[in-house]
Amino acid sequence: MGTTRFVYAPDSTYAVGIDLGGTKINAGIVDEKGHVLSACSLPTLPGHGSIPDRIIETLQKLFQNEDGPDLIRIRGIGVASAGQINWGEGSVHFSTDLIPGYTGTPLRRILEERFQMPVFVDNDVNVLTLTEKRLGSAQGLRNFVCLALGTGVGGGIMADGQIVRGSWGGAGEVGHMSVDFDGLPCVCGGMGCLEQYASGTGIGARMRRKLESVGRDTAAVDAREVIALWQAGDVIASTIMNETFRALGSGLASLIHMFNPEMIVLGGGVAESGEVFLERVRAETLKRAMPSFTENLRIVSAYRGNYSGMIGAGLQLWEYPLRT
Ligand code: BMX
Ligand code: ZN
Repeated sequence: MGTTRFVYAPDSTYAVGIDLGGTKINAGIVDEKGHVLSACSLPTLPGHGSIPDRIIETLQKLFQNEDGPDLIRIRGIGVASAGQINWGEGSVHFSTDLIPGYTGTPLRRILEERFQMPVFVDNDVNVLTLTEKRLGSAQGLRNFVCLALGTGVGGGIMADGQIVRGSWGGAGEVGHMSVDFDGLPCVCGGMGCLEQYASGTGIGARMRRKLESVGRDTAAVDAREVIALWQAGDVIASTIMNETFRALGSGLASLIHMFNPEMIVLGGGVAESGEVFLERVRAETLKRAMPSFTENLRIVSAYRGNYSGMIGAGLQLWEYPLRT
């Protein structure tokens, strides 16, 4: 099997985008319009070895090919990573135990040294926010909030046309906004975090606990199954999902009051469960937000499920000035 060499060319129309989540790493060659030239995926295997090594392995797989070109020019590498990213340094300021041992990783330095080209690193959902701004339903909007309901719940806030970063880059962790001050303990150390109610992990865990409490078998029950059962009218799954919708309504109402957005974009596997899901989220949000804030508010689903993070990761190479 052959290997394509990739070389740094700041004027290239291609960039490498890498999306690193708690479950899998997607890597691809993308352009400014969101076209994906090629892509591949490896499981993240959190807790098993170093994440930078795993990223490098994913890139090696991306550039292995049967009959692709010998050489490809790219303007740099963009990484979208779960965890709180120090935006200035491109390092992992803090990661919850969704990715054990990841805190402190100087991701940009490692990848720049290895590949000798510009590398940008941002939080996975900040990058999704960029995809929405440049290619998705939020094009032209200056105030919107993006949430990804995946392994965890992540967020990105666009306020006055800029991603809100806070003092070192950690702003927008909306998954760790408490929607119940006495609620479920969270991996971050908090209580009642939205993530416990609206992430795939949280939905699966609550369903398993509920089934256990009534003496039912819980083996391999995950969020996908809970959502399928809810759609089929199962009573227990509906109880779990009703709680998810109330938690989302409560969290979104707070975000709406805080940031007065024009749009809320919902992405991630959980939000891809169709229009009925969105309708329920809208209804629970409208119940809890002041009407003056929701008159013109749209709650929509994200741009393109699978690859939106990877594309947004690459878009950083056009969004921000290139360091040389
Ligand atoms: C967690 C947190 C966020 C991340 C979100 C979505 C970590 C490792 N992750 O709340 O930074 O944006 O999950 O992540 O601290 P995903 O894995 O579901 O894409
Ligand atoms: Zn939390």
